[in-house]
Amino acid sequence: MRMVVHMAGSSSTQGLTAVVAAPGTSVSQSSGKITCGLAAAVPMRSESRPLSSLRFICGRQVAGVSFGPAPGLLAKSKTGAVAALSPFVVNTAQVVEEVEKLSREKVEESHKFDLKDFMIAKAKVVNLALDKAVPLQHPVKIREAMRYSLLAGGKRVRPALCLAACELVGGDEETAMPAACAVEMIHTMSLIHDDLPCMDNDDLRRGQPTNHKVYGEDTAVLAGDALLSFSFEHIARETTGVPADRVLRVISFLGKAVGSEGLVAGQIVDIASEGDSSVDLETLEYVHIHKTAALLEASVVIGAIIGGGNEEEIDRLGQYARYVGLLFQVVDDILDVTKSSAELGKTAGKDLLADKATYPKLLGLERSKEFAQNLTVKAKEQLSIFDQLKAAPLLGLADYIANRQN
Ligand code: GRG
Repeated sequence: MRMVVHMAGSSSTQGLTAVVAAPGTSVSQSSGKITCGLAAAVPMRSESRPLSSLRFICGRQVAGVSFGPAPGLLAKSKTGAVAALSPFVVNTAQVVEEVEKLSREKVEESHKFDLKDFMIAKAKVVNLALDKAVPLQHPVKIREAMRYSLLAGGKRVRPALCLAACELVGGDEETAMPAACAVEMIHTMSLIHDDLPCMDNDDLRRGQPTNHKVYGEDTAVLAGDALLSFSFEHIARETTGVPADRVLRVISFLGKAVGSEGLVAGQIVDIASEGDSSVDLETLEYVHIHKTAALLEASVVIGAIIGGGNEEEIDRLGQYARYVGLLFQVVDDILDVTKSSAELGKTAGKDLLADKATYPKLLGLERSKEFAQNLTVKAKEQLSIFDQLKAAPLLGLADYIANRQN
């Protein structure tokens, strides 16, 4: 569906003319005349809509919106358009309603459409950047093991969050790419270590045999270590065009999110909770906030810092990411009991088998789904301070995480 709205007028609403083209038609303007197919041109009365609210209704989506003062052109356009198109004009309210409806549909459309494109595009550039960041070189065995897990697929949710946050606050993709790669390196190393026999002892990850199954435990431990240390080196060496104090803040935030106040804290409490039937919701939430949400939060926050976000923006984005992080794990728990290993690309039903505390176990499946729904709403609410069209990737990512099937 395509809508073109051309407007001519001064900054006062007096004498403003809106030309609203029906979906699928276009409007062109030359030599002071507006020509269009099936369209309506309406003089907007000042008491019906202030210019600012009309501008809001039209939104940034709509091509060809112009508010420039061009009195000569306006007079001619107004006469020509109204004369030519008056049979289509019903009344101002009806046209405004039509504009609002089409704009709403366009906003909703953009959330869905943009996200799919966004995820594919981001995964593609991130995969290329990761491949380039960790080339195969001496000693080949460790580089092979690092690349095996790093390039084995994965949804690239964390890099996408990092890049989206950077872009939302006005930064660009290239500047945040080293940080986006770093969070994926850390995520991958945490999966390699999590799959080890001394931890979760898993054979399958991202649809492939786990790292230690292919390279042996010794190499898998080292591959994880190498990815972890390289992630910080990569940010420090490759981030360009960002003041050093901001890069330092990024490294410090990420370090805290990964260490004994973040992922490691979540993992150790998770291990300690195994086989303990008294584990309650509070402990479960602690585990997930640290083990899973901390890195998702860091991905978003460091993207926003690199992009030059102000403190309120960084704070709101951090809160968004904490809700999304918890949501991510609630959904993971639900998928573990509702999907097969083939669908997940990792061993399904493990939590149940190990009698682990999970949301479905403590809340039941239905209440877990309701909880996930609540978290999605809360996450999105945090983004209300931003232009909603610009925030579409992060709004969409919350839905994507809530509805993911693997
Ligand atoms: C980070 C120093 C350091 C140690 C690691 C092992 C460990 C400590 C922590 C475990 C962290 C862990 C494995 C959390 C689970 C996170 C999770 C839900 C992973 C699944 O993420 P997806 O679905 O996977 O994004 P893909 O394969 O798509 O990337």
